[in-house]
Amino acid sequence: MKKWIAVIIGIILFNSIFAENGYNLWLRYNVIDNPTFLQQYRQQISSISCPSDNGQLIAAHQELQKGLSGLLGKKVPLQMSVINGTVMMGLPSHLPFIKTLVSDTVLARLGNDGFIIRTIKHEGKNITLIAGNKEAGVLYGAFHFLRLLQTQQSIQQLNIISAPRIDLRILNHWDNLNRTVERGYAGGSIWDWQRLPGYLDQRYYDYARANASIGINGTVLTNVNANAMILTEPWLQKVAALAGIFRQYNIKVYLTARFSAPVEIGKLKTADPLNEEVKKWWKDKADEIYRIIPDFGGFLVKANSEGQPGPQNYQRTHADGANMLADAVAPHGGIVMWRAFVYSSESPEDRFKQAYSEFKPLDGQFRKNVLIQVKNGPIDFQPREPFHPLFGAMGQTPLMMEYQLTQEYLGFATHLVYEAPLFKEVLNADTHSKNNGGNVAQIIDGTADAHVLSGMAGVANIGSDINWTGHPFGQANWYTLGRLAWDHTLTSAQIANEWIRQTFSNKKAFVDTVQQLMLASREIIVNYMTPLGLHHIMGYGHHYGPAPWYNKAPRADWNPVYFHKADSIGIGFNRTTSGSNALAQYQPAVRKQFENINTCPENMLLWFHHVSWNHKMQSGKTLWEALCEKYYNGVDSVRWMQRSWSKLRSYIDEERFVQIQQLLNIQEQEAVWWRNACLLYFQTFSGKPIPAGYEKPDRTLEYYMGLSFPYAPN
Ligand code: GCW
Repeated sequence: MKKWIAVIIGIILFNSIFAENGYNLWLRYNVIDNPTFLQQYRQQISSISCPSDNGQLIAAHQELQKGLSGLLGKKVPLQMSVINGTVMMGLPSHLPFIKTLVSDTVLARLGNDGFIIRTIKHEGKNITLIAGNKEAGVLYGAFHFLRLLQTQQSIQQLNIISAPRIDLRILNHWDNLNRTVERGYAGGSIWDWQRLPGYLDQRYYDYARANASIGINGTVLTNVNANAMILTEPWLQKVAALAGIFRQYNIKVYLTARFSAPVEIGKLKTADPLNEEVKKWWKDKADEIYRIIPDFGGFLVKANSEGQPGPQNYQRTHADGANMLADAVAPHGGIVMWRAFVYSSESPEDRFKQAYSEFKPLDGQFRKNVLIQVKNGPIDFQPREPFHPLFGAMGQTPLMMEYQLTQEYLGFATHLVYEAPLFKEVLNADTHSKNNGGNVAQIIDGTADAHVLSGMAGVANIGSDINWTGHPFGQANWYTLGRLAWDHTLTSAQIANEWIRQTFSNKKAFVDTVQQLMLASREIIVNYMTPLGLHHIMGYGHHYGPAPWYNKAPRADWNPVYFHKADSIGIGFNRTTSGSNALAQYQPAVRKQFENINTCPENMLLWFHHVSWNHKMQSGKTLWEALCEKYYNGVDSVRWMQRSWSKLRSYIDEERFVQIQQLLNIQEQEAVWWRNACLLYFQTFSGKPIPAGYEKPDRTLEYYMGLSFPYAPN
C-alpha cells in the first residue's frame, strides 16, 4: 500500500514539476499515470527478448527498452531467456514456431512492413510476441505496442494484425542547401549540411524514431525547387551519412533532381531527355549515387513549373523526362516521383485545368517505376479544395497523393489547425471513375487500378525549433500523415485521440476537450479565411494574411482577384460550361453535381460558380448574408477555442499550456483581421451592410490594404 502511495505521489510530482518543451513529440514515455494500467503493465511485462542483431532489430529493441522502462517506471532488461512477461520479437526465420501460430496467408498479407502482436503461451510461459516477415515489420510492431501502453489500452489478450495500405509513406522537405526552408515556419532546416558527414546530430536519430513510430519509410531531403549541387560527390557523402542513420529505422532517402543538372554540374550543352549524352550522364550519376548510397530511394522532380527547368524546354513531354530518369535508376530498384503541380507560364487557360490538360494525355506512357505525385486539389493546398481532377483520370499510372503539412495557407505555425479532416475529405471523395471503389483513397492505394506502386507524401512542417514544428499542434499533422498513409480508414477522431494521449495526457476531460477542438479547427479556419469555396485570396508572395484586393502580380493567376472575381453582380469563379468549363475534367456524375448551383455543395460554391449577392442559400439567407455569417462564425469559434483551452491549465505542463494560449491569442487577432479585411473589401462590390448584431470592423479597408510585411517568412 505504502509503495503505491509513493508511486502515485511520484507520478504527480513528475508530471507537474517537469516542464516540457515538446522535443519528445508523441514519444514521451512518462510513467503511466493510471494506477490500474500501471499495475497491469507491470505484471504483464518483465523483459524483452530479441534473437538477432540486424540493424533494424537493434533499433526496435532499444526503443522497446527505452519506452517500456519509462512507461513502467522500472528497468525492463533485454535477456535471452524467456520468462513469464517476456516481450519476444522476431521473424519466422529466427523463431520457427511462428509458422505454426500464424497461417501462410496471414504472413503473406503482412508483406515487408506488416506485423502481428499476440499474447501467447510459449514453452509454458505467458509472453507477448511481436513478429513480422522482415525486421521492418518488427520495428513497426514495437512502436505499435508502445502506443498501446501510451494510450492506456489493455494488453491482456492481444491479437493484432496490421499492414500498411500504402507502400511509399514519405515526407517531402522543402529544405534548401543554405538551411532555409521554403514555406517553413519552424526555424531552419534540421539538416546541418556544413557539419555533415562528420557530425551526426542526435536530432537525426530522433527524427528517424518519430517517423518509424508512425510508419513513415521515406524522406526527400531537399526542396523541389532544386539545387543541382546536391548531386555532386561531396554532398552525396553528406546524404549517405543521413541515410546510414535512417536505414536502421527503415527510412529510405530520396533527393530532388534538378532537370538542368547535366548542364549545371555536368558541363553538357543540353539537358534534352532524348539526347544520348544526357541519358548517359544521368545513368552515370545514378550509378555513382548508388555506389555511395546503396539503398537510395530515387528522385522527386518538379519540372516546367514556376520557372523550374524541364523536358518542355526541349519540346519534350513530361513522360520523356520522367522516363529518362526512371531508366537511370531502374537497374538499382529506384523510382521517380514526378510532380503534376504544373501550370504554364504563358497559358491563359484557367489554372485549375492545366495539370489535367498536360498529364491526362500521357496516361500509359510512363515507365513502371514512375509515380505521378498530385496535390490533393487543383490549385494549391487551400483551406478547402475539391479533389484534383487527375484522380480517377489516369488509370494506367500510379498516382501519389501530395499533402502539405506545413501550413502555408493555414496560418503558418501560428494557427491551431488539425489537418486530418482536410486529408480525409479528399480521400473519401468519390471520383466516380469506377462503378464501385473509385474514391480517391482507392486510387492512391493502388486497389482501384491494381497498381503495384502506391504512395502518399506530405510536405514537411519540420524545422530546427525545439518542438520541431513551431506550433505544438503542428506535430499532430506530421503524425497524421504517417498514420493515414499506413491506414487511410482511420478516422480523424481516432488519430487525434491517440495523438493527444501520447503527446499530452490520457485524462478523459482533457482528451475530450482537445479532440473536439482539433476536429473543429479545420472548418473554423475555412470560415474565417475562405468560406463557401473562396480560394487563393491571401497576401502576395509570402501568403501571410488576407489580400483579396491584390492585382499587381506579374501573372494573372497569382492574383487573388483572378480567383474570386468579385463584381457588382456577385462573386466566384464560373467553372461551368458557361465559364472555364474546368468541370468537364471530372466524371459526369461529379460534374453534374457541381455544375448545378442548387446541388453544388455550398462549401464549394464559389469554386465553381459566379454567384449573385442576392442568391438564396439553403438557409434562406442571401449569399452576402451567408458570407458574413461564416466569417463571423469563424472568429467566434476561435474565441470558443480560447475559452476551451483556458480550462485545461491543470492537466499539462505550464510551458506548453502557455505557448498554446499565446498562439491562440494571435490566432484570434488574425482571424479578426481576415474577417474584417475580406468583408470590408467584398462589401465594396456587394454594396450591402454587414447585418445588424455583428460587431463592426474597428479598422477601415484602407488600413488593411496599407499593411505590408517585408519580413514575413516565405
Ligand atoms: O504552394 C506553392 C508554394 C511554392 C512551392 C510550390 C510547389 C516549392 O507557394 O513555394 O514551391 O507551391 O509546390 O512547387
